[in-house]
Amino acid sequence: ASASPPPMVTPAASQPPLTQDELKKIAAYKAVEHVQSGMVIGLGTGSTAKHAVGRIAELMKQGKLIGIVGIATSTKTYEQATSLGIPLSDLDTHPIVDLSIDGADEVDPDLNLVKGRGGSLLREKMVESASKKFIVIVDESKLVGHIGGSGLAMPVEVIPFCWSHSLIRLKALFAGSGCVAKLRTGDDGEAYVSDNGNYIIDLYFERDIGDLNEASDRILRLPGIVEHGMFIGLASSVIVAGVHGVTVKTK
Ligand code: ABF
Repeated sequence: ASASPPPMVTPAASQPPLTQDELKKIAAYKAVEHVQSGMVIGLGTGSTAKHAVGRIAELMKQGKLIGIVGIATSTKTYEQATSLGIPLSDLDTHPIVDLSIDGADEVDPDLNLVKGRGGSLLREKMVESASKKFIVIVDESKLVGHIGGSGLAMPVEVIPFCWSHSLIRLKALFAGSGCVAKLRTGDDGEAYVSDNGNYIIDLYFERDIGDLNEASDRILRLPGIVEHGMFIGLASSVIVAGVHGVTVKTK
């Protein structure tokens, strides 16, 4: 009797699983497919958005995208885009942004987001809320049932003046939710300072935040608060890269 053939090994099975960074890159490249010549583009911040900025610059160099103007959401992105030759502008000159592409820390089933663990929430929210379309790019680890319920930070940007008073007032707003509030510090133990010269207070919820719009209103009503990291109803779509492929979630 002839020997049975060796078992089939599919190429996929023989390849190592994609890393989280490779998944971020896949999501970013997919989003850049929506960029067209002549657009004003909001350039996000973070390790996922960095891939999108790089890809836009690459397509510009290849002559596949022309007349692009970028609006950077942080000094870090400003530096990256400048070093790659992407012309930059701002909201004063271009108050309407055609498309923004940015990462997120958490995405809920209604496409509400937590952003700002990278510290750039204020400029991100300014640019993305001025955008006709805002595409969020994430790997699947960012998907949550309820934002703020992951035990990770929901950042709030505050002015440095009497920041500990703001911290106490923020904490008091969510006294019933087992909220812990902490001033964000750098490796040197000093207060982290945002691109705008402000501090960040990270809120940690034992349970989820509850009604997001109500929480947003309560936070923003406090004097001394500049902005928070909940992006409610701002995302047009979310591109999620996972080990089983890419999915696009739209409202
Ligand atoms: C920005 O970068 C932020 O709003 C968010 O905090 C962070 C996401 O980081 P990464 O893409 O590195 O996971 O989009």
